[in-house]
Amino acid sequence: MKINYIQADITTVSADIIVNAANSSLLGGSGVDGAIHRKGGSAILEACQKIRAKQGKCEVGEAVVTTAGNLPATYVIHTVGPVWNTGGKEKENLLQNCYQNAMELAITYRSETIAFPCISTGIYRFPKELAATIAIDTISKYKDQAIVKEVIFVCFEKEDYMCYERLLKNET
Ligand code: AR6
Repeated sequence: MKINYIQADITTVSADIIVNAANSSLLGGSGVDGAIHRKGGSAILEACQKIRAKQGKCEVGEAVVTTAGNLPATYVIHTVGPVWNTGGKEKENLLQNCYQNAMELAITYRSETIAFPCISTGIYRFPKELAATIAIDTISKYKDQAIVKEVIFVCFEKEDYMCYERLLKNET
């Protein structure tokens, strides 16, 4: 499994799965969530509403799958990152759960490529370097499985891209 990082808008990425940094309502918001719903169209919101009707809210750290609507990806995995606030180990574990649950779903859906945004590092204010370290450490645990062939960290901001570059340059 390759681990790559790019600076891009995740709605333009044609991976089998793109991951959304959603909130527990699953009904959309701003940031990457807003962009995915806006460009993906109403099919994504309709699928989220069905999930809501069936299971209620999506808890922090959990993940669900929908169609990607009009986006070039096949599926969107919506996961809910933790709000940093005062931080702490519990928040770190919840962010780890986001990456882990998304990867487990990618394997279940037999997806070869999955693209992640920098979950929780925008509106939810998780420190960028710590979030990237958790993301890389969690994803690295999957390097010996045979289904997912490529994980792409999609950095919207230059600062995030440089962070991944720093952390990954000795690994890839
Ligand atoms: N493509 C890739 N990354 C993006 C894009 C994009 N089009 N747009 C923003 N980012 P955020 P959070 C980056 O705030 O912190 C929403 O309202 C952004 O630069 O989108 O997990 C939800 O509904 C940052 O690095 O998500 C929730 O209420 C990263 O995506 C809440 O925000 C995450 O920033 C979730 O907050």
